[in-house]
Amino acid sequence: MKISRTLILVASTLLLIVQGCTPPPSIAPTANETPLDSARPMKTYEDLVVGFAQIGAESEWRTADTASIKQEAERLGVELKFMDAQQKQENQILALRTFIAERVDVIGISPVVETGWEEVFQEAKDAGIPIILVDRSADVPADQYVTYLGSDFLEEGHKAARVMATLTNGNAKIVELVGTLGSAPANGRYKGFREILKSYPDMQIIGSESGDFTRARGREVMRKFLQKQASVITAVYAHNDDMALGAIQAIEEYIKIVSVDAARGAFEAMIAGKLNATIECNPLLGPQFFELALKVVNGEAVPKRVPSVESIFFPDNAAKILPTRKY
Ligand code: GYE
Repeated sequence: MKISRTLILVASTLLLIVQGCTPPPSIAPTANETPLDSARPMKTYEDLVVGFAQIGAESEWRTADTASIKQEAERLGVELKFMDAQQKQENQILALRTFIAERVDVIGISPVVETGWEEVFQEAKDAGIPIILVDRSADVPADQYVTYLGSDFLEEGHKAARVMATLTNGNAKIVELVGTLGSAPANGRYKGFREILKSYPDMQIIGSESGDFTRARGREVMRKFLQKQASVITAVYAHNDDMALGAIQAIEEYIKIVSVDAARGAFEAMIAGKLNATIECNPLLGPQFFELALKVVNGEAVPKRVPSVESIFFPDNAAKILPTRKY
């Protein structure tokens, strides 16, 4: 009994992992789930009018998602009514009501947050328009939508925590950049991460705040974390790549780096905003060395110490100076 339950768990976990990798190219209908109405004439893609209520353009992920929906509609000849809600639930609700009034065949929606959808979903149901949840789930009764297409966010949180445990040998003081509050991916990634952390007593979350899945907010929140507790932070868990990239920027801005040599690589780093200054130490000693050598051999007097002529370089004019650098 125990073994078979474990087996089922392992099997379903494997299934989730497989599903999580790449979405299948087509979805085979399963018996019992969506009964076919044989009396209805079959539609083709060219007949379909689809309303899609997108969240916005907060991340690279979202941009790719939007492109995928639009390109596929175009390729298949589906008439797509696409609305960008600019991160606002009220705009998505408005989009849904517009789609209902226009009597589209199907509504696709990525709900910005999980709650607050019952009323408008019921309106779609009453109008006989099926809803497909795309990417993010919604906290509604199961009969208010047909299906949910998307990733397993809880499992993503588990995976992130396991990877973090490996990277830190189970010892870390973590700050967390949470996604949009109340959204399915933020909820799942938040909870999943903590579930795994329970087994690692030396891994602690010492700060957790929403960066709303954007690069700008990720940078801002990371800056605050650093101002408060830079000396203790050893790891960052970001609920998406954009916030991580913002955090990386904040970390690079916070930590001042000054080095010595003024090699070309240092100028490139200053241009990229990664290095704050370089103190020149000139390696081009060949000309002076041979000049001294000749003088010494010919019995000419040379000073006991010949200093190099050097300066200090900063990011503000690094781009202008880089082409003139010989090393
Ligand atoms: O991870 C994030 C985006 O809902 C899964 O939303 C999506 C998330 C994705 O803004 O980058």
